[in-house]
Amino acid sequence: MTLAEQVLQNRRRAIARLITYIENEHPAAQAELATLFPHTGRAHLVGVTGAPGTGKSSLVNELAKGIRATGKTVAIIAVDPTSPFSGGAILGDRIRMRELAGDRGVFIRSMASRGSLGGLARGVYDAINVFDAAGFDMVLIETVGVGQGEVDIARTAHTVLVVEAPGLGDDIQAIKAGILEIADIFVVNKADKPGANKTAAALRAMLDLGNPTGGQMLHHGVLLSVAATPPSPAPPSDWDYPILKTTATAGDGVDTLIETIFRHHHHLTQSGKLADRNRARLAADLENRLQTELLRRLLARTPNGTLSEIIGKLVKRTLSPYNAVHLLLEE
Ligand SMILES: Nc1nc2c(ncn2[C@@H]2O[C@H](COP(=O)(O)OP(=O)(O)OP(=O)(O)O)[C@@H](O)[C@H]2O)c(=O)[nH]1
Ligand SMILES: [Mg+2]
Repeated sequence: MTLAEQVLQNRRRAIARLITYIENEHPAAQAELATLFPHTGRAHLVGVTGAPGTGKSSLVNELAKGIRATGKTVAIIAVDPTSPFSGGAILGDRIRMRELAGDRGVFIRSMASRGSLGGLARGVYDAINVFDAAGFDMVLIETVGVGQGEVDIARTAHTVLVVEAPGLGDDIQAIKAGILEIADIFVVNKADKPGANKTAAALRAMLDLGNPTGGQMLHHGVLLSVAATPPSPAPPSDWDYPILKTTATAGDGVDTLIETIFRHHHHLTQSGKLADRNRARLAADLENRLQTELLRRLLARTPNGTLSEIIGKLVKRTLSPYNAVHLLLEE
């Protein structure tokens, strides 16, 4: 049986092995993924992002437990837990291991950044497809809300949670990180700590002021804006951008959060936005892959030494960057 066939039967070892192939860019991965692709498109993709240390891993752990209690299966992709920004991630991962170990309805996988963020993004998209094809009802994708690339990974989910916590300074961290506008649901975690109400109120004030359009992904890239269906003329948003308080360490507020995640999925389905988001996600993925492949092909046909020669001319200012691009493309 091929790896893909085993994945379709939800065999855990095959899932793990294929994701390792994806991470290592093993040549066998592409064909297996191509076999799986027609079987994808069912899973509810939930992105969880926010500033370092806000409790994302703890929350994802609680979400997984609560979602399992509803009978649904869930896969977790923790993106780049080895990031220098992550202090608590390893702890979070250990908690998960202990509490969720042995449950075949849960699959937890960390994916680290090897080389470019673009490569990581492609790997995460591929891993999502593996879990989707394997039949997991929900895929939770945790990324630290630091850096555009990692935020983009979370933003392409169907439902995006931005996690905030009190006591990280006076500012709302999501504003600093520029991720306020991608949220569908705001979570003020560490509600057991002083200042949680203040943080929630500040978020509410920001939302009322800014009236965000919320995770519409219309500014994802050049190709995307062409490929995405044109936005209908500013429909009044019928999603209320809830702000929920949770204490992940005690499990408080998690049930309401899960209900809200399901309600958001229902909203997306009813309004037709789910199809828009799927289209935007596939377009963004295609754009990412095209960029990489075109660059790879260009560099492959560029003679040895040409590139460093051109860079030398840039340094000496005898060639402009515009002309360098033309030169390389016409070489
Ligand atoms: N008091 C309190 N502490 C919490 C809560 N949730 C998480 N923590 C603690 O906050 C720390 C960070 O939690 P993580 O879940 O690792 O946070 P994270 O956002 O995943 O962290 P990074 O992945 O490093 O960005 C840990 O020590 C948790 O025990 C909470 O609701 N209340
Ligand atoms: Mg974490």
